[in-house]
Amino acid sequence: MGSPHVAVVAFPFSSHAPKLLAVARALATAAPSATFSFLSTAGSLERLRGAAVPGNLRFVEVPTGGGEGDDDETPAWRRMELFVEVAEAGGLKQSLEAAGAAAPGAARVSCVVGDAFMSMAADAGVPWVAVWTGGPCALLAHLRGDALREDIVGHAASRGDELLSSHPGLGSFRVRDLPFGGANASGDMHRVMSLLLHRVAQRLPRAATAVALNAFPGLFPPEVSAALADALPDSLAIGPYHLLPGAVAPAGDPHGCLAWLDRRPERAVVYVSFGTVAAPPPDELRELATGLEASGAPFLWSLREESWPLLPLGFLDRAGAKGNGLLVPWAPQAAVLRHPAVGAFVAHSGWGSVVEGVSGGVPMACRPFFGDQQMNARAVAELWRVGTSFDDDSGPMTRVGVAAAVASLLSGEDGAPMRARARELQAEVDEAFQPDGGSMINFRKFVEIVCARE
Ligand code: U2F
Repeated sequence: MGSPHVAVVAFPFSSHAPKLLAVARALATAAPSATFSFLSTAGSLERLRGAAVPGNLRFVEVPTGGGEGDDDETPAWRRMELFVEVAEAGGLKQSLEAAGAAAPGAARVSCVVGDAFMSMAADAGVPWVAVWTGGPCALLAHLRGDALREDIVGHAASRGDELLSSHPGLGSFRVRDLPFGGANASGDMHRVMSLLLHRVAQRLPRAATAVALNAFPGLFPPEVSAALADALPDSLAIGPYHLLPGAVAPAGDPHGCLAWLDRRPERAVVYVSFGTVAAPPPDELRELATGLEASGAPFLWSLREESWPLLPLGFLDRAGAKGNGLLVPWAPQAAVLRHPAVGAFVAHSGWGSVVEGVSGGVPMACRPFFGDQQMNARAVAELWRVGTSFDDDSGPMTRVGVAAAVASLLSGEDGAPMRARARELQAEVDEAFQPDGGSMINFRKFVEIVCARE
């Protein structure tokens, strides 16, 4: 019997593929005698190239499903739909066969480690180990989706503030935190995502050999962990993924964020980022900018360039002149959040950002937009008390709310317990990555499962 050939299958949208690549790199580092093929579309692979990968990991291109490039006019929801349709209709199976034929020694794929969104891997004829990149509490909600929908159907609007007390593990969340309602509960993207997530919820418990979670054991209160273990007995908390040995190459810093932070006092800077998809409406963006300026705190803001023209007149010049603010289209975020100068994080509470903030010991002010973000923000504010959510009472971001949140998190008396709790959580993360820490123990189990031969 030859050595294992593991296919790591990415979902080539938003930041899913880099997260899968982090897991793939960690696996390839931990199992140097196994072969790893990383499957994604040409455009997605192109964005991931640059940093060296372990020698036993190769990139393998899969069809986009629509024949179009990633940067054409087709809307994201339609590109996603086309990609998934083809993968569901046997395309993934074909890609796995092709990856086997092209591997050294034409070694057939022995295990698929796939983004949970690629749940058609359940029918690929080889063991399927899934990787969930979002918030684990949102996954729990998806797994309990039928019971939740039955409970709240027709009442979601009137019962928004009600706690989900009768649903195991979800008692700290409100009806309006659920990932399948709210402002984004209509439209094409919602339809595509709902179908995708429905399939995930059906297939994971039935067919996945194991499910990796981007969390460390002990991150959630016992009742949440117990409910997750009950819904998914084979789940393994191996995260935060970016901290696994070998997971990420040293971050490039083309805009000089880290050098800029080096010149700032300890815990003085607020870092702002809304991830790879979310975008505040123009008015709210201007409120945020004005609030940042009013706070007087130095800020580092990662904002996609298409939004720069929406900023208030003179904002950039004033920030530059005072040397008080740096606006960049991209920042090496995980490293930024571990920098001693960063003391607060204004975030959309995408799960990757949340665990990076937790790993950096940085308290957060969350402005959730869609999907799991509302539940993630609730975890930040209620489960761990390491931050606040703009959603809570005051609605979306206002200049006054932003300035108050920044002041509170950075140095306010009311923010002191959150700063202390953030440092405690950071210590727990560090503990989980000691050789006998929870994430490392689970990761070793994960490697064993992934590399097992029948
Ligand atoms: C979707 O999330 P996003 O991609 O918008 O957000 P995150 O999960 O927070 O991941 C963003 C990643 O991009 C990195 C950052 C995170 O690893 O470090 N990044 C960066 O390096 N530099 C920048 O300037 C900006 C970002 C979805 F919207 C969420 O609701 C889900 O929770 C998430 C699940 O994967 O996917």
